Formats: sequence, structure tokens, C-alpha cells
Amino acid sequence: MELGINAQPAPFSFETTRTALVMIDMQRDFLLPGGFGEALGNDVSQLAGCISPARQLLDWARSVRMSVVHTKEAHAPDLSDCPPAKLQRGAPGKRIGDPGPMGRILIDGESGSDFVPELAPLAGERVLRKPGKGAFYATDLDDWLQKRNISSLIFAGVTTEVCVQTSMREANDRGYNCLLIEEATASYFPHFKQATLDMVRAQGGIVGWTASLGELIVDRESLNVKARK
Ligand code: TIU
Repeated sequence: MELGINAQPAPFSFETTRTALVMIDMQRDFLLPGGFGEALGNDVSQLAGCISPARQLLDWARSVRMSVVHTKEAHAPDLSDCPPAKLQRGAPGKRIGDPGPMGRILIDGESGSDFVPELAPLAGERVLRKPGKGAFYATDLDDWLQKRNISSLIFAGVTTEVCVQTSMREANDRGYNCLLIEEATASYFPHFKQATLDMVRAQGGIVGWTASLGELIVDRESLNVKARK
């Protein structure tokens, strides 16, 4: 199904069968107290507002049978995939692999690394563990998308200027058309989120497009009206 929506800096058109929703790192470690985000000194409450819009976006993607990828930033328990430079970030005792209230910080399999319940993946949706900020670094994501003939990606998740923007830039360089849904992403720093939205869509969409969630939801309702006729 070909859809076209209002977006910035220009309308965004995509074929739903050739598009994937990429939900970036909606994990307890970033969204809840006691995880990696808080260990780095951030106010995690800044991210709460994007959970409900992200869930609406996910419901919409499921309703149009779009491919869904849920990424999680998490490291192997032996830290073999965590470079020393990354390991040394943050205060001693609160670094990656250290014990916290949700298990070892940013370690795969610990409760902190899991998704918040509102954004839990369903069977058939791809869960992609990644050791870096970008979803394409040291993962099979590009191959996985190519095998499915996917050419457009809809992005959401946290944080806007770190893992979301890095992943969008990686995808843009690989030739994907990238759309970021404004309400479904958040930063610990609201002005960084705004700056990221601005820089993505500047220069004629140098990294991609941004759109309000309402553009997609409205479209779904108009599709339902069409389907009833
Ligand atoms: N610290 C921060 O803003 N973000 C991260 O470390 N990872 C993600 O953005 N997922």
C-alpha cells in the first residue's frame, strides 16, 4: 500500500510493504531510574512522554502489517563487545557491567536491558541487539532489510540525538529513506531533541524527514474509511 503524508521538509511517500518501523532502545536502562541513563547523570523522567506516542506508532505499524525492528543497546555478559573507551564512561561503580537495581547495567539478559512493557515486541518482530549507538554497527540489520526489499525506515525511540540520530545517519548513508516521528522520540535534553529534528530536516532533508504522529494515524483512519466503502 502506497502512502503519502505531510512531513518536513517535504511530503514523505512510502510503500508499507517496503518499509520497516525501527524502534530504538525503548529499554528500562534508558527510561527508568537505576539504569544506564540515570547512571550517566540524566533525568530519566524526560523520556516518559514518548512512551505512549511510541506505542501508538507501534500499534499503527502492526495494523498495516509493517515489518518492525526493536533495537536494544546491550553488551555481552563478558563485555567482549564493549570497547574500553565506552566502558570507562560514567562514574566508577555505575559503569556498564556494574551491578544496579535492575541487574548489571546495560548487559543483555538483565532486567534493565529489557524493553519497557508498553513497547514489548510481539512474536514475529525482530529484536536486534547492538553494541553501539548506531543500529547498523556490528549488526546484520542492513542484510536483514535488504532480504526483505525494504527501502524506507520509520524511526522512533530514545535518545533522539544519540542512538536515534546515529542510526538514521547510518541508514541514510546506506540509501534508506528515513522518517522520524516527532512525538515518539525523546532526549534527556529537550533542546537536543529539537536541534536533532532541525538538523535532520535541514538542507532539503540532509538526513531524512520528520513528521507528526498524527499524520500517520489520520492516514490509518482514512484508510479504514476507504476499506468500509
Ligand atoms: N546516553 C544517551 O543519551 N543515549 C545512549 O547512551 N543510548 C541511546 O541513545 N540509546
